[in-house]
Amino acid sequence: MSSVIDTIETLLVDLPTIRPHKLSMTTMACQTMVIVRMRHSDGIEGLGEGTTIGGLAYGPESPESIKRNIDTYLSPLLIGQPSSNLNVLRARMNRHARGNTIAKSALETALLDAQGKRLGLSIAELLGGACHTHLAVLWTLASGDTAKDIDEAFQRLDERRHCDFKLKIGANPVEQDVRHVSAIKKALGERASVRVDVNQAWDESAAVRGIQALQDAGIELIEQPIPAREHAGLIRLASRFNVPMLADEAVQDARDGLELAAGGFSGAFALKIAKSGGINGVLELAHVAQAAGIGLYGGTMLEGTIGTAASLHAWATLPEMAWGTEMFGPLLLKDDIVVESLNYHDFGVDLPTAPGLGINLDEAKLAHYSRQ
Ligand code: MUC
Ligand code: MG
Repeated sequence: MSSVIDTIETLLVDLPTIRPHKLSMTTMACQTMVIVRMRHSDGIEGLGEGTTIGGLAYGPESPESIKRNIDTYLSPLLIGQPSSNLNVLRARMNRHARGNTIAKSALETALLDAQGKRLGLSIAELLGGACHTHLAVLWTLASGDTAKDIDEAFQRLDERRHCDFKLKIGANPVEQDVRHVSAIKKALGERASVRVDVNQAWDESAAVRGIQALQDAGIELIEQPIPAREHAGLIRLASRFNVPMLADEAVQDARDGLELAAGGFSGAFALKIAKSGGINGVLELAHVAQAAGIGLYGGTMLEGTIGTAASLHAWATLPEMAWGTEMFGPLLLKDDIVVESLNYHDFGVDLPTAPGLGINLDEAKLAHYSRQ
């Protein structure tokens, strides 16, 4: 008989960060991941991860709501169902539960991990095959201190770990942020590309002032300067400036992508499995972008190794990611809950090749960091 889904366990795992990570809406000292362990009747276990930033500071799902909504609403839709038919299971979750894209993403990852292990294929192979086995990864400078950020950037460059940097701004007045970014760009010169993420903190007139100054300072990309819902404003900013706009919170799924593209948006989309309800949803968005000539960027919710590996399998199947990726989440954490870490080197990371995600849990570490 073919396999069915037997049990789904969810764990809240708290891991400290290597330094405070300061964003416009919160400062993180710890990351909380929801780890999914999905066991199937053929003995296979699939792993998944649902992670967000700063409790409820970033979006409408918190780690606690992800766990609770999986346990109460989503798991009962899956338990007892055939393990292998992801299309049917995705449709079933979407029919019975609205939103909750991070929770759905964690479950879809666990289904794909199990199916890959079952068939002896990596997730990228299940999706048709990897176009890339080493993906570019930038580093986010967000200590909150200009001199510390410059030191950190030089360290990363010297280690050949990262040569592109994203600065998190928006918590301070525009002029102060512009001084901070310009000082870092000046110190790094041509050795590195510098981008900024405003995380929705500006209104459109502040954005016009800020972006003009950042463009003059040689910044390469401006991420989500204004609130997510202001699609028309983002389109106006994209056509006003030469420096490209990166839509992040504004573009959750293929529908948002279509609306922005149809409205004349040019620039790039940040893809995140968490925003789009999983790997299949995020690839749908990528295909809309490709059809519209919009560049791609592999985004993170600062996931740990499981969520990061899931994203890497998705990005690897795309022939081109014009802006690379920011899949550095595990490097921001002091410790890990997996046996073998991802291999970061030469300004990027290797795609895991073993079946499924290619990741194994370290049971002792998992028990140590799991919330009681
Ligand atoms: C975001 O909005 O892009 C990605 C990197 C980082 O430091 O924060 C995230 C979220
Ligand atoms: Mg962003």
